[in-house]
Amino acid sequence: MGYSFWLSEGGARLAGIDTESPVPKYYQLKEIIRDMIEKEELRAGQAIPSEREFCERYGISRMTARQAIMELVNEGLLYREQGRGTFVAEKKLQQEAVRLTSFTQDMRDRGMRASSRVLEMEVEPAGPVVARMLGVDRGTRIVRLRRVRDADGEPMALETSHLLYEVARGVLDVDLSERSLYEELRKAGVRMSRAEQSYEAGLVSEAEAEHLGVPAGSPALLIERITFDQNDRPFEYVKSTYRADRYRVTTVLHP
Ligand code: 16G
Repeated sequence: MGYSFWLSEGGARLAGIDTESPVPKYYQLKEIIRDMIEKEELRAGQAIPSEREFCERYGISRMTARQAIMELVNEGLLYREQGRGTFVAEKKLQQEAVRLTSFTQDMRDRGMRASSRVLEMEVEPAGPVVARMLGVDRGTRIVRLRRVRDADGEPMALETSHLLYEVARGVLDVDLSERSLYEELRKAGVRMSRAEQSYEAGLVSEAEAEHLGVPAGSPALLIERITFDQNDRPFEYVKSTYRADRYRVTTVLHP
């Protein structure tokens, strides 16, 4: 590692820190590191050069290098391992929060393979919350489906879907570990017209930790969705816990 990293780049990275610039030096270094990650000169899991190496390469102080690295750690682009160094984190998957897509489709769009571990699939009476969300009477039959959603075999989210039984009963016989719920529902004639979704910050619980492969208390993105059919009737209410280290949502805002 060390200098070989810089040398192997054949000096391409020499364009450095502009000391005349009003932009703070630590910020310039952050942008340089960010750029290296984007161009995949530094890849996920790879150690970044040490603070000392950054100082020598760019003629900056230790404090400046430390601040840049610390901020990138806080932003989740880098992570530290005690006694081993600082590494590039896995890229977060982005979901554009405008299109009504399924998890399977989202992953496919990114060239990844979606799969699921079905933890539960039960027919049961709707409790008060689910009944309210789906606009049905308490006790109406629903299908409750709990799945760990994997992307390329790595856990990304834990989802609990509550579906109207009359709409979803066809999926009870389907092995959903390799199949998309939405594709199965479409085959059964369901047309999805829209969904309402909310996002909340949260923490991975004890019970979820094991399924998601992260320690309890890790940051999570809690998403709730109500999906409507062609008659504008809600047929699905989903609560999901996404790993905040792997997932990020973007939106396009218009004036
Ligand atoms: C997405 C949806 C979820 C839906 C699932 C179907 C969010 C937050 N949730 O994960 O509501 O049930 O897709 O996925 O986007 P599937 O068709 O791949 O089984």
